[in-house]
Amino acid sequence: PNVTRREDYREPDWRVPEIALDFDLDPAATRVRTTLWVERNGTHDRPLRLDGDGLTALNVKVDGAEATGWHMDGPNLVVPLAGSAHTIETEVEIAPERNTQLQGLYASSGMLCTQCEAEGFRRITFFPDRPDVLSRYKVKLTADKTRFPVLLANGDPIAQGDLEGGRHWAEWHDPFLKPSYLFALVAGDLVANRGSFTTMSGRDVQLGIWVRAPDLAKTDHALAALKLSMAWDEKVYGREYDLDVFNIVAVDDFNFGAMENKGLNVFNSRYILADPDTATDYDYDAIAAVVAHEYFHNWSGNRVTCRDWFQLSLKEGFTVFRDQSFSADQGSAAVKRIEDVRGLRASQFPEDSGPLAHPVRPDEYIEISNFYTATIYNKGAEVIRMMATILGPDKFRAATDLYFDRFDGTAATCEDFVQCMEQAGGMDLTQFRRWYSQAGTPRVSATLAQEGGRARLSLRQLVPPTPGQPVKEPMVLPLKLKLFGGFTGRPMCDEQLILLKEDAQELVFENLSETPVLSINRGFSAPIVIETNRTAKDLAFLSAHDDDPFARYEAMQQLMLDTLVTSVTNGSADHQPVIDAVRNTLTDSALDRAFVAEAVLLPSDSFIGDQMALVEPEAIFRAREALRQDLGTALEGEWRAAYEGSLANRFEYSPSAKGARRLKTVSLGYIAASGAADADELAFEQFSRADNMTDRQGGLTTLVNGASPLREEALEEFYKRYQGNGLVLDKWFQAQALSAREDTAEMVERLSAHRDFTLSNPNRARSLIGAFSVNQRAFHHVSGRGYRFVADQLIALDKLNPQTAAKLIPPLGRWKRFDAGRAAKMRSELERIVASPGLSKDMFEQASKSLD
Ligand code: B3K
Ligand code: ZN
Repeated sequence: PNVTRREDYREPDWRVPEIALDFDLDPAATRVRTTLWVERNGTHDRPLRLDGDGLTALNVKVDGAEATGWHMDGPNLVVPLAGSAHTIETEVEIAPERNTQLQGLYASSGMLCTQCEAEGFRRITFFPDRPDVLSRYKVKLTADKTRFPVLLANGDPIAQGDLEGGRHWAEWHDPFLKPSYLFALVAGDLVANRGSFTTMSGRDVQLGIWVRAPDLAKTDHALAALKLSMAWDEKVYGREYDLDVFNIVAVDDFNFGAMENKGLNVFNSRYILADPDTATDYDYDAIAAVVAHEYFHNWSGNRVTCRDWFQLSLKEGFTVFRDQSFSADQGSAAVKRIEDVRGLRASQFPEDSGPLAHPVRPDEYIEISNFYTATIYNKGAEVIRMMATILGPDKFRAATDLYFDRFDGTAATCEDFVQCMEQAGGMDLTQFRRWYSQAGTPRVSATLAQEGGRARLSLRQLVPPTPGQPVKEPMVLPLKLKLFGGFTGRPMCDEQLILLKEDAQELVFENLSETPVLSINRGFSAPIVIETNRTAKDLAFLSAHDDDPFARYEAMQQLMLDTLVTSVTNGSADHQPVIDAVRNTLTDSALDRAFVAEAVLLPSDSFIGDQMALVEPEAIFRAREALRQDLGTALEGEWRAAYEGSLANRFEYSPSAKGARRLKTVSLGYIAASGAADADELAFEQFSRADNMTDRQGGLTTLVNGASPLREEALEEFYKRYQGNGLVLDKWFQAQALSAREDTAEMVERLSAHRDFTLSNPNRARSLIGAFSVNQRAFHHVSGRGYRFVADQLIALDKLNPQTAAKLIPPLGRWKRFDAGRAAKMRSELERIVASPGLSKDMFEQASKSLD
């Protein structure tokens, strides 16, 4: 397969300032007539080359006359042109109902919709399908009026009318220049939850959240989140919305979360639909975050887009940073930071230390869809966050203003962004740029040594080798740090921001009146792994006294991790320091309940595994269970008190009610771990009496991990109650795939034959296959049956939907970290995948790289 390289970038040969699209929509046969106004870019004699994917040209005209000189070059259409500006007309026919890849124009639950990023537009019509070709779009849609009463596209609605034969049409114009990946249309039998927003300059915007009629009652939360996002972007970044309408459509079959098409966002329905009975607090939060993310793309992505796909993090990293800041402003910033760091460690750190590691700005790809990764998104967001930290809020805002003003209406690069940071920040970021080019998570060792009234802090950094990058240069690491008196608990200095730039650096603190305890990388100021010489006592101290809530959480996590790693290595460990620290936090009534719930949670099996040279899934599971049991037993009274204190009466979506619910289910889990006789009844009661999905799911998952007869009863009741609701059934599959039981692998195999299981819906596929493959104990069952099962499923899924299949490869690629027996089994499944006939390039790239 072809490799695309960043260094090969060249400007497009032809520009397309305008395009008109005329769709005659039908699920079985849609006609697309396209008119392109093209202009030669510079002086050259190259023909016009239009990307296509699976298209047959029925008709090609140049300047109004039937053209003859064109030819196909593989999937692409090549048209020789003599002059410097021409009009090109093409016509193709496509079959949305047969499109199982969900890229291009496809059918989902009776509607027609599109997904073009990254290279889906070429499955709709012939076009130079690259993000630096910016055009003004006019779109006409014609369809059967009964089946498709609503016809939407980008931009503003211009006109509509009826036709004979029960058909109708609508025309939409988008006045803003945009790349083809932002094109969208939707046709369906939809209703809207409508709202309006007046922008800071007084423009009235009509908002619509479009769904099928029965779902209308579940759209208020998304609409409210949209309005909050619009106001937030004005206040925090000075960015206002620019069209008369903003529409969002929810679809059931979608390859990822949502898509920021100009003026017409298309969403996976799981990130729109919510009511207390069917959505958890986690779902509510995720809906608000994704609505905000897609809305923020209107500036970071649409008004300023990417020059080429290597610059993807320019829009994604920045927009994730923006949505994280938005969410932090809606509730507890500390809890939001903890959640984001937990997510980074669960997905990006493993990626960065495995065979698919790549820089935030990659150098090459086979299939760009494979690069919508945690590195591009989440590490990319951390890179922006570090620049914001280094510049400070005022200069950072000046820098983003400069960026938006300078590059509005253009396709920009990561380098352009950094230059704005440098100019407005008045600083040199030459070395900082390594964050864009070097892959791998930097590791820092921080050693504090005391000599009388002085303390010396020695810092060392190491960036590990990654595929294709054996040798690394030192990075710029912004580290927030502070010292606390180990005796009085008082801060011994103000928080400092230091920039670690060398391989090794030393800091000296003078005139210390007591033994200092080091608090470092506060707020997770740099996305790194940090190793310190702090004792269990130091960590317990910080978990109780640090004045940065994130650092308190971190200290507790480190204490838990150290204990668990010792336990895995030596077969046992002293649990008392963890028990004491957890008791302290749990009984500190000054703390936010959501924070407490996060802080007392043990690190996941896989995160413990990530700390070890050789991952031993069963030993890790046993060590974690033993600690959970001891915590449950030793603090049973405290867990029960926390449980009862969190029994909120009626559902309410507020930070404090959410915190109470979170702590409630965490406490329930510990009560169950203690082996208390009434634990199952307690869980079942929570499950069956709940007036909201958070509590119900909490009760269910607690039971699903255990062996009580109530387990089957709860699963059955849940299934019956929500049989008709796909999004909730996903939770039912997922709870079982994530179960801590010994027989999970077997159960998941059985579930794959369940009548409600299907690979053609990405959410459903992920809820079983995706969830199972991150269940470390179950997936790595020593028999290898987990590997075989996942490989079988992925080979089958690849035939329908390569993009979604390829995303599920990484857990198999972790083989180097396991014992020889498991590693050989994982490899042989990867080999089987690579050898399967008709393999997509998506899967080929991920699976073959995973073998290296
Ligand atoms: N930009 C889209 C992601 C497209 C993924 C294409 N494989 C959604 C987002 O990041 O907002
Ligand atoms: Zn995005």
